[in-house]
Amino acid sequence: MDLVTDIEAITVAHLDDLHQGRSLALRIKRFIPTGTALSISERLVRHSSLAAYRNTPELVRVGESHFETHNEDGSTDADALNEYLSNADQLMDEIRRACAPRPSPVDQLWRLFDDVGGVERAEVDGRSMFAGIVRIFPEGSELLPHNDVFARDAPDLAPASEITAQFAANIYLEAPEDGGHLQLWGERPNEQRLADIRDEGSKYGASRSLLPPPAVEIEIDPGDLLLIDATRLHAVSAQKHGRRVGMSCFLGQRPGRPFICWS
Ligand SMILES: O=C(O)CCC(=O)C(=O)O
Ligand SMILES: [Fe+2]
Repeated sequence: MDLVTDIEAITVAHLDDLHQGRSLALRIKRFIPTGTALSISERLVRHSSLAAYRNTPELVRVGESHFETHNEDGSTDADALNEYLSNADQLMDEIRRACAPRPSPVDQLWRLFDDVGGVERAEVDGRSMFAGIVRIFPEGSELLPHNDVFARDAPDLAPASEITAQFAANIYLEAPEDGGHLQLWGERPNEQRLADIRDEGSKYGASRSLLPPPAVEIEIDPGDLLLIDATRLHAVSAQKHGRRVGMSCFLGQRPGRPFICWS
């Protein structure tokens, strides 16, 4: 198995390798030139809306994630979903403006997908979802092992039932000096397995002590693009020095139709 496949363009065969587990990550090294990534990062981190949106103690974000619009029991919080959808276009414009005159890295990512049928924003009742969240991992933070499954997190949303594969794309803009590696496991856990490995102190993650070591641990550099199968276990190792900034979205595959994206 090719743990990390370095590519220059995205093909249907590459994405199928990820989905089938023949490769755990597709990588375009320096998808964005280092200097550009760092300067976009500076501007996004200072972005005025940063503090205005739902922050979590372990992660600061520009933009919103759909994940935050449901209750702990999995049911949708109608007000939070409505607010998320109402803010989506404006947030995407603000992020684009913070990147200007350069194109936003997620817009560049979507151009790559023109080769494999194109991308459109996922829609809920005719309203487009937000895509391209900017996440700032402060010094000392980590993400526990977890997987992302749209139909599990949004059982009542139409686009979630249309997709046959879910990929996560991360474009890194700033990398910590030490740690902050992307850790990947080949395992695609079912709900029972997730319950068995759950970390008792966490709302979303699994306990590392109940899992084998990751199959691969990927050191990131500013400007790198990594694509993974979001439904397999993945984590971010603790970062000891420096900040980690990335732009991220999910890409859902629909047979014979353009991909959908959302955050
Ligand atoms: O920041 C990363 O490297 C991965 C974050 C993650 O969990 C995801 O994109 O689904
Ligand atoms: Fe994830």
